[in-house]
Amino acid sequence: MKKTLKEQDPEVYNIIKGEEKRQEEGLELIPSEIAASSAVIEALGSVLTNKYSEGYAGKRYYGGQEFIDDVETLAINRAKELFGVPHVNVQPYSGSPANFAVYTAICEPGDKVMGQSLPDGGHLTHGWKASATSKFFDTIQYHTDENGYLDLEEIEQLAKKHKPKMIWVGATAYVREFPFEQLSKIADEVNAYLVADIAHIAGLVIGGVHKSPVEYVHVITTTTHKTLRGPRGGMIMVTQKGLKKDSELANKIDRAVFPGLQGGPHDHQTAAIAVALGEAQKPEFKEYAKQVVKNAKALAKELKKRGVKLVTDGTDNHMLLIDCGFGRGTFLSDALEEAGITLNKNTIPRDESSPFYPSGVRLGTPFVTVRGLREKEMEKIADWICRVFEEMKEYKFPKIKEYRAKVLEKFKKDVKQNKELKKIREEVRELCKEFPLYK
Ligand code: DSN
Repeated sequence: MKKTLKEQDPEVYNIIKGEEKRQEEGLELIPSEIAASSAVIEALGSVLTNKYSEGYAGKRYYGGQEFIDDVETLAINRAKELFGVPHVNVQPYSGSPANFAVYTAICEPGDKVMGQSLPDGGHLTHGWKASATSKFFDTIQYHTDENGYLDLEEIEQLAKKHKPKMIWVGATAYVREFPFEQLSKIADEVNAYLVADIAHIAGLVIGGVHKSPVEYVHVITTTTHKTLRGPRGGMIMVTQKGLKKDSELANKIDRAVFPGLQGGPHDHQTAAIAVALGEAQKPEFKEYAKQVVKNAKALAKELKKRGVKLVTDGTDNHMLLIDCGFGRGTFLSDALEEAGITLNKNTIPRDESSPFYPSGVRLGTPFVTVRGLREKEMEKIADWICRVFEEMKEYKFPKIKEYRAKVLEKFKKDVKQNKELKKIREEVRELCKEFPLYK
């Protein structure tokens, strides 16, 4: 019965090994990615995946829950202590289901909800037109100003005009601190629930390098796999302010997750979340969070020195957005990937191109910080990015749709043959050897 993966299914084994090598030999700069610890991965690969446990600790629909209750309670207690909140649900499968659960706990179908527009950095689930959230709720999108900062004036005007039931604060591509306090004043004035989605910054909040929303919002959602350094997963937290607004809010959230939207929780995931939260309780976690931001600021400084244009001209957190010019995000992300540097193409505020051919790239420092890279290495990364940009400077993204296919085809061919990109690839590989992922 006991066969290793390699013995039983070499096909899958080799795919996993391939990905391991890719992560080991390249620089992962996608700001929502990180290398989870070996302990987190061990918990994820445990027999807890065998169990069904619909319900909550002490109130399950299946037997055999003594250990599952323990692990879920442990995760909840660790999260409560770390964030300073009275109620936590650790069962959401990920961030999007967590966000949808909050909608269904607080709103009726058709209620008005406000959130940050996707091209301005907001998340799909904050009401973007392609998301189911906009199908079931009447969603209004707010924006950033011409400098890339949240436009508080517009948010206030929209809130007063539409009187939404709920307002989201949080984003997937926003490089500045969120003004939780100002937004809470706006939400309170129109009697709206304020919900913070801190998926990107949860680890920074725990580490004390980003303001905490706890005092200002009613509910907080987060994924557990970004700066928090856990497995893929989600959490919903209710604050004292939330319970004051509605003493039933915690129960409503729990019921929205189960039985409202989900069946059995993923217990192996819960155990891995508990492990990640245990890691976040250690003093080293604060050091890591500080270094993530230091590295991002250093990378921003080095890129700017070399003439790269950054949205808002810098960063407060773990993330940077580069303005590459109309529709050029794809060229740069593909070329960088060829050179062993992975980031993602992304819209920038007021992007005139489309989300599929956006004008920017988004990059961040959590993954490389965990590997041990510091300010000195950020200088090298900035250099490589600029050398790749230099190679790509001839490529312009056509405004006229009919011309695009030809340009993209030529670009794809050239990128594969480019000698400078191959050279950078080797240099990146050499640096990565100095910073092994799992020592
Ligand atoms: N789109 C994810 C991210 O990369 O930030 C969040 O869902």
